[in-house]
Amino acid sequence: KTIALIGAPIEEGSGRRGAAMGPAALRIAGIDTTLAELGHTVVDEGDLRPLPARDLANHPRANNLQMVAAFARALDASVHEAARAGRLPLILGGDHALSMGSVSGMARYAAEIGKPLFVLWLDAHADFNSPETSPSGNMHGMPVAFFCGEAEFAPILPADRPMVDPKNVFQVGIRSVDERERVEIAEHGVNVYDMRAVDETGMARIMHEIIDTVRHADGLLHVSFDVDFLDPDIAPGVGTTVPGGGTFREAHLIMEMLCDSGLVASLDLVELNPFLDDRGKSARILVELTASLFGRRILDRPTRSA
Ligand code: DIR
Ligand code: MN
Ligand code: MN
Ligand code: MN
Repeated sequence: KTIALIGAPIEEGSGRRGAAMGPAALRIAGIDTTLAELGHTVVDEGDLRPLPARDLANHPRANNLQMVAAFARALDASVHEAARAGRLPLILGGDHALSMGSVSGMARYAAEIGKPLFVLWLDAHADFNSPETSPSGNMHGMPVAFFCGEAEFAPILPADRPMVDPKNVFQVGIRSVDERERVEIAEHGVNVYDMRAVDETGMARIMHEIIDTVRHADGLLHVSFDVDFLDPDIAPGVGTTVPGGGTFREAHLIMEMLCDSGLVASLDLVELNPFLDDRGKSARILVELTASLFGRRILDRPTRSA
């Protein structure tokens, strides 16, 4: 594969500083050489440096809207362009608000080639707030609502952009949902595998279900990996840790099964906050897991069927 690394040093979508150092930490942890050693061609496009979107009015319940919108626009364009050129976009975040742009860019590409876009959202949070429902006003809690066509509170991207069907969104690892967000995800039919579902059903079966759905629809799969999906014990480098997270083994299994599926069209690595990390531990784990997604394996074996 040819993989395009796209740095998105945004931290304005989260409530604190530090995530802007995420792309640098992922590069220092060796994301490029690790992928190259697996036989891929890696094109590092560097970091996006957009100017704030001054055409938009500030919004009292959408913090730093102008900067979030600027990154969303820049990523929508660069992700779409990379995908069209046959490069797999790998976005180095940056907080999760960046997925407004990366998923929108992939949704445009998918619409052009006539395939449905599916999103696998690995996160402690559902990120389905809007300015009206968000308790914090932080836009990293809003990207799923945004690319599903909810949260249309400002002209961040053209109104005729393709949306993602909420029924094509699969969320895994969820364990922190706000009161009004809970109602929204249920009403819109988002597929949520919360931590209880992971414990009761097991990760292998859940991933089989998701992969089968995407395969039968002949869809493209965008994977969005929030560091706080993982347990804080193994990945402390994130601003919104939630106890009871995914284990290394669960994350590793997800990545190997996704690799086997051959369905992954694009990937976000988000919310890494090197300022809070423990000597690069979280950055290194993200690189390890990315390696598994792109072909590193313990032994060669076929994926067992469900
Ligand atoms: C909370 C925290 N649900 C909010 N969200 C996120 O502010 O909307 N933390 N995404 O990572
Ligand atoms: Mn998130
Ligand atoms: Mn999160
Ligand atoms: Mn709604």
